[in-house]
Amino acid sequence: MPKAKRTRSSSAQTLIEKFKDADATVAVVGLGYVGLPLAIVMADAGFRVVGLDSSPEKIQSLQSGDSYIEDIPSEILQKHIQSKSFVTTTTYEDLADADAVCICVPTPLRKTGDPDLSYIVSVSKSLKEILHAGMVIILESTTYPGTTRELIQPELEHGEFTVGEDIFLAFSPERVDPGREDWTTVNTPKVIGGITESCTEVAATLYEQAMEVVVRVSSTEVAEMAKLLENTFRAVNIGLVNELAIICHRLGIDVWEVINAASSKPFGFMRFTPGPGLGGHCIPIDPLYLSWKLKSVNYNARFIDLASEINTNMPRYVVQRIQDTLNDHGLTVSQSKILILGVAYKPNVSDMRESPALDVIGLLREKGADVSYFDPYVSDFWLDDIRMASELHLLDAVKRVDCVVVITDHEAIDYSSVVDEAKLVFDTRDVTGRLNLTADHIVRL
Ligand code: SAJ
Repeated sequence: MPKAKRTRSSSAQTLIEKFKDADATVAVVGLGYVGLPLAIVMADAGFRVVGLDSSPEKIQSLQSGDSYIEDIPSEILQKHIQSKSFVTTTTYEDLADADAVCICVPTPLRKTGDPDLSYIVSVSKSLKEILHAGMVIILESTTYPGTTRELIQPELEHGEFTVGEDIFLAFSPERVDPGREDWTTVNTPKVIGGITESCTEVAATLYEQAMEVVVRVSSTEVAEMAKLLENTFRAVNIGLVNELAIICHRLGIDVWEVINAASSKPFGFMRFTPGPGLGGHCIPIDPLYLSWKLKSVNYNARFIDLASEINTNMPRYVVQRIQDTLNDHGLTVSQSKILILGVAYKPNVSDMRESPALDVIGLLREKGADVSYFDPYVSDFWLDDIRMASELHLLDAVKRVDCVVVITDHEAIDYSSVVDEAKLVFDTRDVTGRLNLTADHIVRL
């Protein structure tokens, strides 16, 4: 018996035609590293775009044509602001005429380690006030499977509307990697799953006008879970190589040579490298959204929790290795001057969120070390109540310390000169190995 073709509501059909004609208004809530590029991509596709952010400073910056997102040059922003294809606001009333609303707000962790969905809940409550028939809402913020159906749908259906009939609701995970030029918002495949088939079709039609590849899935839960798999895959594999680094050190084997050898396998292996810990706003956090959700169904996600435990412990392990290295050279941590090279959470970015450098510096300070840092991307930052500023002259700083510790291997640093001038180098990223810089005073993780 052929599957009965579900009829599409008139609201759905109207929206689909509007999107295909690029004759629609798209609202983006949350104008950060995900929302602002999405707004520009939608404006480039010919839609009228209304961007909403709760930060008046951000809105002021955008209205004056100053982009605060590295991936969006101010010239591109100014073009859309001047043509009014992209307008910005801090009030939801200005979204009342939107045909689509894309939600790109943060989903951090609370201090307790539980998911903080307060931003999503706040946006849902505000959208309820301006909801109208013929509107599609797409959540892009990374969250646990079930959020869209369990948290947002009830808010939107609180009144006269029915999701899948006169309003539409879907989830589409963001895949923005700030600073990346090969994979962008336009050419990175976009997964989209709706509460109903019509929801999927309406949301997918919108994105297909602005992006090269749209991947339809059968539900919001599949789309939510796909994102968590992507980033849990990274966290678990990083945890694996971090534990391998510990194991290889115990066995007197060079973990970097082991990984390079394994990487020669052209299939069935994917290279990850050990380091001082897991930074950023995605990888350390996303898997914990999944393990938190699984607790509600009495399942303990052992892989995720073990990887998180290993990754979280890496700063402490690195500090122990630094201490051993100093001791091997007749020095103690408490009497040593230590320069941290690179404090951002990954190379060639200025982002400090969850950076393991913060933990390493804090632990070294606890042991009495005199810690300074050099990072060409980070001029200064606060560690608890202490403000730290980057050394201005790298080699002068290197000469003044007992040990240089490579935490983040920015490409802009001249490692050869650092090695020449340093008394001791502890390299957590094998940047010296990759540059064939070998010397007795270099120790690697
Ligand atoms: N890290 C390691 N070893 C590795 C890879 C990473 O220690 O082999 C560390 C990094 O130093 C960093 C942390 O893990 O501290 C996260 O690094 P990341 O390369 O995963 O970078 P992120 O956090 O910017 O992850 C983003 C993610 N993008 C999205 O969520 C949209 C991730 O899915 C991407 O795969 C990743 O960028 C990327 O490939 O650059």
